[in-house]
Amino acid sequence: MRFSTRAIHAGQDPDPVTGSVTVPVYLTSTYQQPGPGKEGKYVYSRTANPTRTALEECLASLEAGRHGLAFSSGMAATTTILLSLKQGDHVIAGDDIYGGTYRLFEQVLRNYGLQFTYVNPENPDNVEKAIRKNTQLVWIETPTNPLMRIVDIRQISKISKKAHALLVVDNTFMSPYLQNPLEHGADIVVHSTTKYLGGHSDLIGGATITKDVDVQSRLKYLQNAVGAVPGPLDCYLVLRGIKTLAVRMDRHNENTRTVSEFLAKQPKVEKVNYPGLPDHPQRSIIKRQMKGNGGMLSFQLRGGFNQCKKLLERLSVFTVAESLGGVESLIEHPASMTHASVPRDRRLKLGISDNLIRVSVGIEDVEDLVQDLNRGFKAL
Ligand code: P1T
Repeated sequence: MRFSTRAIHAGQDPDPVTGSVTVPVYLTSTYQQPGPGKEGKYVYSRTANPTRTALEECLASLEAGRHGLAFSSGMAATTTILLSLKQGDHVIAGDDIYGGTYRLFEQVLRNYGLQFTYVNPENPDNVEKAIRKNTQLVWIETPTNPLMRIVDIRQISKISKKAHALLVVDNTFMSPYLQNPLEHGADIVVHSTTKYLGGHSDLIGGATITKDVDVQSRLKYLQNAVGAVPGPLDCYLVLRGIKTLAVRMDRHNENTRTVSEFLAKQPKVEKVNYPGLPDHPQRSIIKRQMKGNGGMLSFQLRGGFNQCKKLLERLSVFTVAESLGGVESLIEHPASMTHASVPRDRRLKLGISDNLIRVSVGIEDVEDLVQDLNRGFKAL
């Protein structure tokens, strides 16, 4: 079955008891057992819940994996993966990953004896050079948040495999509709389902997907041990969002192209970061691993923070907010919002400058989006 069909049906057969066409929300914490010492299919909802199972099966199918796990947030999924390491293990991570992921690695997990090296993975040699004997994990996002850099999943996977390290790809920005990292050699895909998968900015959730049964068993064990699980209602909402993922992503793709073209023409815009730029230097990688350019872009505005503030405060269709991937257009200033937890020196070195603005282009009428931006730019 093809993507859109799987999005609607994978893991979501009509309920065998009632015939309910949509997956029921199983609001239960525990399940009756056949007898002491005899376990039924479900025992306790921290371990498993039928609404969550439906979501996990659907996610596995959409990412071309075999096993999915749904989590209470993207960060809970990330934390659980990292908990599979032990003291002294080494992780190589992309240098402009989501600020919250960087904070978790640096401010929390370093205290537990994990080692982290950050490199620009746009050049795979940087990853190869950073490999150590104790490297267990390579962690990348592509496109990166917020600079929209493209990382060659296949090349990084070859390097990771040679080093016997697992490659984790955070696929939040693309969604499974536009990119399937497992097909390019990744070992684990992680998502913040808060974003495109949920799609309506009404929940917080996360997911991991893998083809490897041993990786799945380890993550499942850890998830149950630490309790990083979503409630059934949130699982239902993600499932409902996923049903329209394909049509939403098509519209995100179209709208974002139009917005990027508008921004590229503005004299006050220094640079646009968007995978769909006609002269993008990594076009061949984009063509190989992505099925569209997605709904995210960032740009640098001439004049620094005050100009950014002025523009953002003048907009009325775009909402100034963190997060991304919902039906509504969001705009934000990474230096003071999503990436404020990255120390200033490091931020500037990476290119997350004070005049960088990130946009999550929604699926409103694109004419209204362009008009809103136009009004904002005129006021600068
Ligand atoms: O917020 P949560 O569901 O825990 O997901 C964390 C996360 C993980 N990975 C990526 C690539 C992300 O962008 C995020 C969350 N990001 C934002 C809130 C943001 O505005 O960028």
